[in-house]
Amino acid sequence: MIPTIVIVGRPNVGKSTLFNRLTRSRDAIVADMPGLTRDRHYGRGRIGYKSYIVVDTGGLEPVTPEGVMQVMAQQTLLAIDEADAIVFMVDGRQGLTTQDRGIADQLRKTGRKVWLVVNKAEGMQPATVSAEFHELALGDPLAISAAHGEGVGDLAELITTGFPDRPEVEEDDDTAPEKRPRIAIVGRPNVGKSTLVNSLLGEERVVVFDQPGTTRDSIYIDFERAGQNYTLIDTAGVRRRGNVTDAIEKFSVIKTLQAIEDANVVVLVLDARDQVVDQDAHIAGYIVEAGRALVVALNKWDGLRPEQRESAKHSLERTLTFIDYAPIHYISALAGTGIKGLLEAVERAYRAAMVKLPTPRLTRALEAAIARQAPPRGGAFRPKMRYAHQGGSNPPRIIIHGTGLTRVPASYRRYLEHFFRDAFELMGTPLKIEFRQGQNPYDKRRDRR
Ligand SMILES: Nc1nc2c(ncn2[C@@H]2O[C@H](COP(=O)(O)OP(=O)(O)OP(=O)(O)O)[C@@H](O)[C@H]2O)c(=O)[nH]1
Ligand SMILES: [Mg+2]
Repeated sequence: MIPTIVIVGRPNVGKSTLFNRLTRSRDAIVADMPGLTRDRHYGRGRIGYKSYIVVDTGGLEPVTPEGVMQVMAQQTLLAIDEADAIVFMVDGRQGLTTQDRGIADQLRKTGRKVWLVVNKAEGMQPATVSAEFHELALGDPLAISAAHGEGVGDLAELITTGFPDRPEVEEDDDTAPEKRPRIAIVGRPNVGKSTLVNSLLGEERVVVFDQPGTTRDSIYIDFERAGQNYTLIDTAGVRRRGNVTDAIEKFSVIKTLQAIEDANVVVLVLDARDQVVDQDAHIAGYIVEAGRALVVALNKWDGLRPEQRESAKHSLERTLTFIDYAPIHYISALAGTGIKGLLEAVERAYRAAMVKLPTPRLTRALEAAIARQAPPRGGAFRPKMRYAHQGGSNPPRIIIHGTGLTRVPASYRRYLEHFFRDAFELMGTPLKIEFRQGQNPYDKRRDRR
């Protein structure tokens, strides 16, 4: 499970500034997805081989009339509870305040390890600026400047020391014993996730729903349907066996994000009787950012009048414009309609996400794409693309080698993505297109001939 770093602290100490530093990404998928909706409270980050989720708790809570957060409220406490690392940020220029003491008291009560970070310390002696914060009794304060990036790298190294190494993409591992798709069922509370899980598992489910566990555990369920094996990652938080539809769903954003990270294919469940809202779009944005294959299930489709169906479709298209790769399925989890089609789409998306494309085939497709439409000149240069190879799966990463590639515009990258998608029938998965400059052995061999 991907670890989570939660940043807490009173307003204006610089939490969002640190969040931006820790989540800065030059991800090709994200850069090229116009209109992508991202929730700036939750982000993904990476340092070396360590990947993590970062939560910025500033703004998680409704602001009180006085505009101050007296105590940490529900969402923040939940995030702390589910965090693997807690960063408590104070302001080195303002010094220690009553509110800092209040937050420190609450943090100490959790009994958890807390990284006490003194921000805005640029141009100051670390020892001097940190001195007064020792009294918070949360260990040695670490002086940083989030705005200037000073000490941020060291802080990130320190925090992530115990985190597991996680490959960014699944490298080609034909030896992997398990070839069963891992499917995460995600969505807001009450959209019908639990009912869908139930419907997928059918009658003979052998599931321990009532296994105790902390809130951050998702439930992994192996099941077989029509001769095919799957693992379901259930984020619905159903606690009791039996009447699943009546159970109360506990919604945890962190758990949802972790399940997305751990899946090959995500089924995003939406409620056709409700507007598609920002929270849906934020989850969808995260799925795209994580590069996961996606199938959208518009649930509760049964018994809707034609105009309601039209309106639901429009609401969906308006909000999720940025997802052009995901098939949409209209289902009724309760009536069990559309489930077969949904699973087939999951299967297709899984195959697409895990596809293996040999270099000659990729290079031929690249040549065909260029023949149909060459990349535009950038200044005096025309980018020259020589060959393509696959760098990984889940999502498929296509690496294009050549010269002048820094000048390839985002629109051309999208053109290539669509071309490859059509050529190899890659439905349901994002594609990562990366450019790599310079010499390669392939060229040398050619020159010698
Ligand atoms: N001098 C200095 N200013 C900083 C630093 N980090 C952040 N700031 C400034 O402090 C102000 C608040 O920063 P934010 O990152 O928005 O603070 P926040 O904790 O997210 O605030 P809330 O979300 O309202 O709780 C901004 O004007 C930042 O530019 C720093 O390292 N040094
Ligand atoms: Mg903020």
